[in-house]
Amino acid sequence: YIPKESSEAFAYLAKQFHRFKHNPNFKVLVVDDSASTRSYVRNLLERNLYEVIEAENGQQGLALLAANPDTQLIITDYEMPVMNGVRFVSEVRKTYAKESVCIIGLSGGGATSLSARFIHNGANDFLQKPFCLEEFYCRIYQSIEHLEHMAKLKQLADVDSMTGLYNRYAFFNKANQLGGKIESSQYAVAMIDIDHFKKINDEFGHDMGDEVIQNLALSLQQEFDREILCRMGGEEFVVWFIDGSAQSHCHLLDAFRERVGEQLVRCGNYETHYSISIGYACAPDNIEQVIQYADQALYQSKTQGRNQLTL
Ligand code: GH3
Ligand code: MG
Ligand code: MG
Ligand code: MG
Ligand code: MG
Repeated sequence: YIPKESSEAFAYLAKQFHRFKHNPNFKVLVVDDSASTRSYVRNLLERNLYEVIEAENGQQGLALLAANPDTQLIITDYEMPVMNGVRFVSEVRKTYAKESVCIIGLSGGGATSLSARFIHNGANDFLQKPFCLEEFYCRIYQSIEHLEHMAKLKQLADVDSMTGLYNRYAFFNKANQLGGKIESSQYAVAMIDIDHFKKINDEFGHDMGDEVIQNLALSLQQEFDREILCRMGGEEFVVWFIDGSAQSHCHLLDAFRERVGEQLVRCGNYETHYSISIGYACAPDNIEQVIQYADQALYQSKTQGRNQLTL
């Protein structure tokens, strides 16, 4: 069965979703025991230049997925040896969330409740064979649009828009994800706070304040490109060291503090220097606790005169 693509609807679709066409970075896994269905679907996908990988059963599909973590869409048949499509979908969902990998169930005939079972087990969508091309592309584009929306939401939720660093919410999320995986059994964290920042705002205005915050964020990104960085709030930042010794961390941090003090920040007709205080802590407790230790050390840096590092 070869559907025709002749309708106006198809032309409309192509125009409407034009930006989803011809994307060689979009990787699709096609799982089907029928070689002819696989090659037919591959052909439709390759018209849009998508990269296609193929598996003939669910087990192969899972292995391919593990080897291709950048896969964004899976199109899977139902009737297959080893495991059926619904079972495959629920296996995929044990590792890959709906937000990052879309799944479209595909089947000819079968029970009418099959689409419900697919979706109930984690598929985003369903296509009944034989399908017309409008519907095929329509569902693909809808999946891509969904992935885009989710990525955008995640970006908005996780990233501080002023600095591009993780916000507090994303930082603790990440900490919880990584928590179990960190082997070193030590958390090493620096809390950094700009000194007398209120004065900068008062003297030069909030735009200068923003400029100084962005200057510090950029400097942090340049210096600590292997560490996890976060803007905890206002003019307060966290550097989380994933490896290295406490001695090397403190050496880096103190040199960083000195360089920050030498920088001149400009905003309009104004220019200013600024300094930072740092508190450092390294301990085997949980991340919240170690951040609290670093905060106490930071408080000491402040009371002892600012522009310094305390362990
Ligand atoms: P200290 O040396 O003790 O840290 O003094 P400080 O003035 O830096 O600290 P304080 O916490 O009293 O003041 C922080 C100020 O930062 C208060 C708030 O108005 C300002 N602030 C917070 N977020 C922003 C921002 O995004 N932009 C600007 N311009 N100011 C901000
Ligand atoms: Mg089959
Ligand atoms: Mg303060
Ligand atoms: Mg401050
Ligand atoms: Mg502060």
